[in-house]
Amino acid sequence: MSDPLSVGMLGYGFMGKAHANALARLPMFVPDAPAVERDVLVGRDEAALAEAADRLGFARTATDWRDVVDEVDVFYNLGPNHVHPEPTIAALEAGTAVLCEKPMAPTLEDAERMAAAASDTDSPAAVGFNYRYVPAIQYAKRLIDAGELGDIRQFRGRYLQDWLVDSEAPASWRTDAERAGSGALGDLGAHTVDLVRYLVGDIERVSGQTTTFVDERPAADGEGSEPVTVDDAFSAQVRFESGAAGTLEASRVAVGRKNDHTIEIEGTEGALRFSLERLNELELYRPGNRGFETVLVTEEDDPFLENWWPPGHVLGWEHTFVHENQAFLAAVDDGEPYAPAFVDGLAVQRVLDAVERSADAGEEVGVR
Ligand code: SOE
Repeated sequence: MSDPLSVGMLGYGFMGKAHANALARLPMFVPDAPAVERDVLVGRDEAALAEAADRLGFARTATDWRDVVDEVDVFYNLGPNHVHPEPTIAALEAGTAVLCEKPMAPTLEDAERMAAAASDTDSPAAVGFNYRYVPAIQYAKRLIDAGELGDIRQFRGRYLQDWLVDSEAPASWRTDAERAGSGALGDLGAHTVDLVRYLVGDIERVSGQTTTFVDERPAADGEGSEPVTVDDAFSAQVRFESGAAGTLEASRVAVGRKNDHTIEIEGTEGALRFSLERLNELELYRPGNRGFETVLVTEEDDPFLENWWPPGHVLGWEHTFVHENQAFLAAVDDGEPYAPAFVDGLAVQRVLDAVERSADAGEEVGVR
């Protein structure tokens, strides 16, 4: 039995909870999961950090990532986008494996620096595109790779939320271009771009549009207001290297939409549709059928389901993090490659960059 993998985690908000929960559940549900020790939680506010470390099950805390990245086996960078580059590069240079939340960085240049650091080490460098780890998405991948949909011709992807629809919703790092890079485009669109790369292939050209509906918001501390310097919504028409065509959109002001990440794929032999708000289901169309059938992807031989419950006992959003962490930590433990890695994160960042260049120029551009 090898020593447990020691984990250092920067950030203890929404993603900190999702990943800590996954680490806590691994040993119960995945018998051969690598042993993991939640060693050190990193943050700036010592009081909040101490409470979070206790709640998330970490042995100790640190207020400076520089004291951590070369001490642990695995470093999770779950901080705001502008905090991704430096700690991640330092961890990789120390030979530490990294999982960095998406999008990789605020800018393409930062993502290129991070990917270069990853290419200089054998340590796995993962990006937190957890939606690849939805059983229905893996099932869709199996169908596409088996040729069940024929040649893929069209893709439609959207990621819609409404938590910023109220103009009085406060500003945060997510509404500031200096810290986030972009708004709905990087926060939500990054997930859809990764999924489409995973299921269909690379995007070659985009014609994009970004929109900011609310250009000033109350400051989070209640003192005054801050400018919004990122998009509330984006849309893009895309051409794939394969010749397929598609559309992408994301919005954080799509009133009534809570977490509507929906993809539709049409091929020459069939079609599918997946929506995160019904994540156990995949809608399939095959020629000869009167219409789409809804498949419940919860059979014991469906992807990941052997770890959980009998058929029909549906899974939730948090299970995707358990699957993601199991795959990542097994790759770290076995010294095996992992995907989605920094090369995938960089490829996504190139598409985000192209959408912004196209929107600025008002014309179609190539992904560079
Ligand atoms: C945005 O609200 C957000 O939290 C994203 O940042 C996550 O990546 C997504 O999974 C859920 O929505």
